[in-house]
Amino acid sequence: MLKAYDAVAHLSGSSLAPDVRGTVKFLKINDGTWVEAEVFGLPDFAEATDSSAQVGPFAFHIHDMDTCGSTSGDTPFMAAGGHWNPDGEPHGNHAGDFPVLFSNCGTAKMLFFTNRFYPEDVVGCSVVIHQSPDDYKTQPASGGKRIACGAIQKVAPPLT
Ligand SMILES: [Cu+2]
Ligand SMILES: [Zn+2]
Repeated sequence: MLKAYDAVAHLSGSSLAPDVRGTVKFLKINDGTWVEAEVFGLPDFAEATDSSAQVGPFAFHIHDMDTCGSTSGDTPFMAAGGHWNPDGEPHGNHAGDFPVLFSNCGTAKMLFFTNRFYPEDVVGCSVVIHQSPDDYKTQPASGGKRIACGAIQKVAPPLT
């Protein structure tokens, strides 16, 4: 668990998954960023049916805006906008395309490295978790409905 970090998003769930909560932390190192996600209350895996999409593993991205918007309705958190894409790349190679979150009885913990940005670059964006897996291929994005969101905020350096 990262004890110190430069930016953080506190996640909350939409009406599609109201129990979701968690944090995503960003720590700057020499050549990039450690990203650590700890998410709780995720829904159980469910196969797709004629009327519903597969649930889990969960697509996970940085989105453009620092606001999440409405938690309710059929398509929550649309105010977060599209994928953060400073390099003009296709989906699958957006700087904010993350590994999917795997749930273990509702809990997902993941630590990974990216050299695509530093924490200060994503302050003012948001983190979004989707209901379905990411295929890293469908344009402009994949993962389905938005089940959790949190704005990425700068963390003040500790007082000395
Ligand atoms: Cu997304
Ligand atoms: Zn993307």
